[in-house]
Amino acid sequence: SSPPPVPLKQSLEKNVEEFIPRENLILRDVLGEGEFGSVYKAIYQTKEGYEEEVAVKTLHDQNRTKNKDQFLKEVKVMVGLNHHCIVRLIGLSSGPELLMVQELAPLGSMLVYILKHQNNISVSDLKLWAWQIACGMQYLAKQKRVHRDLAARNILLASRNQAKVSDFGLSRRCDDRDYYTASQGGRWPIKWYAPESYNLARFTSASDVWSYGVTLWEMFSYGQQPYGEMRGQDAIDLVEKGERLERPDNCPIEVYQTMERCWHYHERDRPTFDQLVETFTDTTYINV
Ligand code: ACK
Repeated sequence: SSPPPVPLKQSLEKNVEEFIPRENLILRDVLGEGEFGSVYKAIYQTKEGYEEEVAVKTLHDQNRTKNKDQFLKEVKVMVGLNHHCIVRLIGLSSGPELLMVQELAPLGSMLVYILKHQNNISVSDLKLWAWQIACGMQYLAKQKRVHRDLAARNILLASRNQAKVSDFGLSRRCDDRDYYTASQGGRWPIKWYAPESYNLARFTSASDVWSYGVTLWEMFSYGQQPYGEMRGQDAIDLVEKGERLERPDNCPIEVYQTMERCWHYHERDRPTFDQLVETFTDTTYINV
């Protein structure tokens, strides 16, 4: 098996197991297909000798440098993050495939869960998850990191009462001015993007707030596709004209008003994640 990349090893912090020997991982069922390979449920035998269920992301095409770079970028962004509303990175293994070991979120993607269990999910479940996502994002913003791909498909459910932000494949550490300017190319989730992101490739916590608003819309519409079948460019035109996604049926007014605040054209007019956490903590809001 190939040796682990040195710079990454150096950047790993205390709360992450460094390299997990391949023989300490037993891969079980496939949970789904990720961007670069399958995601497995696995048993991890820890150094202390106990067994833990984990999720293992694989990288199939090891020879594609671009994929490998992006895979390792995700690892780097996750290193050192420690919050109950963010999926925890446990470590990295190679043997010979590169494997990323993460905390298992047994209920899988929130989007799939919502679509499957529509009739059993109440507005208060959705509000709880919305609050937890805001908490995870508040922590991320404090760590000066932007997610860039916040969407319902990238939220995992550890249990019915615990949503976690995941899929840091597109995220970056912010530079000093707190934003990331993307270079050319790449596949972008345009319908989740703030105007300054699709116009100027500018990504900040404020553009994450816009995406958070779209994520709320997906949740309260019970898994509908934002802007339906519309092409990305047409969705942009609509936003530029000042139009926004409509209030989903049965979405409480105050939740829709929160979405609308997230979709203010100018970054400075949007709430911060601190304010969003507060909004969802407000008891009157929770009980409406
Ligand atoms: O809906 P799912 O089962 O949840 O299908 C997708 C698939 O892998 C591709 O992303 C699942 N997945 C990804 N990371 C995890 C994790 N940490 N715990 C559980 N499932 C995961 C995701």
